[in-house]
Amino acid sequence: MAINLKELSKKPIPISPGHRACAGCGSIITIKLVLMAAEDPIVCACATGCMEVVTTIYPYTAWRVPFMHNAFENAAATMSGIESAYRSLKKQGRIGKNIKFIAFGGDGGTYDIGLQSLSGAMERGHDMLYVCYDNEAYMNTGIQRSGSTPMCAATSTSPVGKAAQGKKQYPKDLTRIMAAHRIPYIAQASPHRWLDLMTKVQKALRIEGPKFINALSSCHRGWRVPMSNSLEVCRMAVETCYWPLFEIENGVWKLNYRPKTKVPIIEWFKTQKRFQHLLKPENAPAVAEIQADVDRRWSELLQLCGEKIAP
Ligand SMILES: Cc1ncc(C[n+]2csc(CCOP(=O)(O)OP(=O)(O)O)c2C)c(N)n1
Ligand code: SF4
Repeated sequence: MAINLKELSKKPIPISPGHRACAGCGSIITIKLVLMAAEDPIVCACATGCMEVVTTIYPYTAWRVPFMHNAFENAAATMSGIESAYRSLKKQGRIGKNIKFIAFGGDGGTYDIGLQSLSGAMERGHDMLYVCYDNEAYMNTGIQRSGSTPMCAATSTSPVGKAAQGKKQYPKDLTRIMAAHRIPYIAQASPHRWLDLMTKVQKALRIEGPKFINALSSCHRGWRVPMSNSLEVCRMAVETCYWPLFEIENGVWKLNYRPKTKVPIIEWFKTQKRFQHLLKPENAPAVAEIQADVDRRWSELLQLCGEKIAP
């Protein structure tokens, strides 16, 4: 069924009001959109992180779907077990209905500490969707750098000072790591393009086997942006081609959005205080280096998607 706003407005919101996420949290918007897109009954798991902490403060829960919390590192392993039990019960005739399985993790729980359990679940072929809400740091425990934190971003463990100008390394390309698993469906998305994100979730849930969606999800605390800018800052990440929107279906790469004019990366930096130091003239070489990296990766992606390379 095509996604339509009128129909969506009649659907109950699967994360109840009263959850404790900050106003303007990009991650909770991502999670809501993912859950709203599901057509069949779903069972969810979420790794320890902001989204688990804010939604499940004992004895309350904001989840209106069956939900399992697990340790920081094993949302995918937990979901593998749940999905295996379901398959067995279905085979025995003890469950008749179709149920879909979604595991969530932050970037810390996905790019870093949960990477092994995610890789294992995908490699074993579990019929589940894993969604990384990527807010580019370990937000829940005080904004520490993660494998997804952008180069030069200031975090509590990659501060700006005499010794360094923020994080020294480029982020891992987790979406490409997942592509190397040759699973049936992989996508990159952003909550500001809600229809694109929801369509990807619907598509993924209709495909049998392991699926992965990486959704950029702003955090106004960690990115140091006004709460009201949480979606605008995601839009800018896409317009600068820092976070391209694409999908890989059975090995075929497809670009989902091509900005009319590629905005220079400095414009994305200007929107966030975590990059404020990059606006100083002495840091212009670092900005140029990051821009060159964005350009190179964008050209590579265009090639993989069979798109024209010319700007
Ligand atoms: C093995 C282990 N190490 C450290 C922690 C402490 N811890 C809990 S949540 C968290 C950060 C989560 O970061 P991320 O997955 O990016 O989610 P976010 O908080 O940004 O939503 C850490 C370090 C833990 N629970 N378990
Ligand atoms: S700290 Fe960041 S990720 Fe956590 S609830 Fe607030 S905005 Fe969301």
